[in-house]
Amino acid sequence: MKILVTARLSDDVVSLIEQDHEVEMNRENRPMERGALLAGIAGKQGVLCSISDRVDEEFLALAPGLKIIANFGVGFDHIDIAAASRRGIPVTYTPGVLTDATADIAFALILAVSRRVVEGDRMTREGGFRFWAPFHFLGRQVSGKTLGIVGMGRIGEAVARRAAGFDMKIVYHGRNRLDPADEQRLRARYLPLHELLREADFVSLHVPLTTETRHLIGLEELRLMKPSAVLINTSRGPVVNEAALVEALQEGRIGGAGLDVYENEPELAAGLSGLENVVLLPHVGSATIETRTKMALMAVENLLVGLRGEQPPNCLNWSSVMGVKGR
Ligand code: 8YV
Repeated sequence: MKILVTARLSDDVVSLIEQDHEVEMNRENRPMERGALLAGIAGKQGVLCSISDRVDEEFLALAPGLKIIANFGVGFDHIDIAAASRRGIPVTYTPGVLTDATADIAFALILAVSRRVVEGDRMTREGGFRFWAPFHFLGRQVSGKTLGIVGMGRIGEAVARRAAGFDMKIVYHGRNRLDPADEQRLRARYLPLHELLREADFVSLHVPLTTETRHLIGLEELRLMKPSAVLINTSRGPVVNEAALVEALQEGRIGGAGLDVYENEPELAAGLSGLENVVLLPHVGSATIETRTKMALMAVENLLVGLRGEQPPNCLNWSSVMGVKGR
């Protein structure tokens, strides 16, 4: 069958697909332009895609024979799952394998913002380290502070486990409350969102992007946070109203922010890059060799099983697909 791979994968991984199928792969180290993507999907039976590819009605209409959409990533807000389901196409993702890497980046941002790691590095390189003094370059203590986790799924839990090592108090908010045993294991206390925002020294976002979570954190929510509090976002940019965040940071309503994702990625909101109290990363939550290798292997396995017409291991819409096929 004919497969489109929209992002460059290692030769070893691609060869797993090539054993039985014909692969057209984007060999550039950058996403496909929309026109090339639409031209590429025509006549394909399978696609291995990433966050940079919008999989919508227009895309799906060009590939009537599509049997599987295998996403390279855990977030799937760029894929119209309902449209794929209506056409009986399974959509898969890569949960679990990127949990630790993403939780590590959330923690890296917590530490980097609080202890002014990036600012200090820049100043030192520029020759600005000329003396030691008791009040020189002071940051905020992380240990012992209160961490508010918004979205206590796999990644939220992994952040909570890391926070325990820093003796942090953990409060959380999510669609569902954890079982009491899990709350005890994670030493996490459930709070309504507004109370969490008032109590936390750090607020870390770990929700998927949905219609409910778009702009979950806006002006009103930022106003509830402590003036010293730090917002961390490693989930999806549009969960935060970025213009409101810039305003809150400029006015000192909150203490700082650590961001790995942006509302109009890869663009930054006006004023964001000029702020000293932010650390900005280029969406690298899962970017370790180990994790990206596992994600690629998982996506390929999902793809190959889907091409056989069987249930892929990490399928998001199998019951809908079965419903359509059973009709
Ligand atoms: C990926 C991510 O790098 O998995 C996700 O949802 O945001 C990142 O780990 C990205 O999605 C690549 O498609």
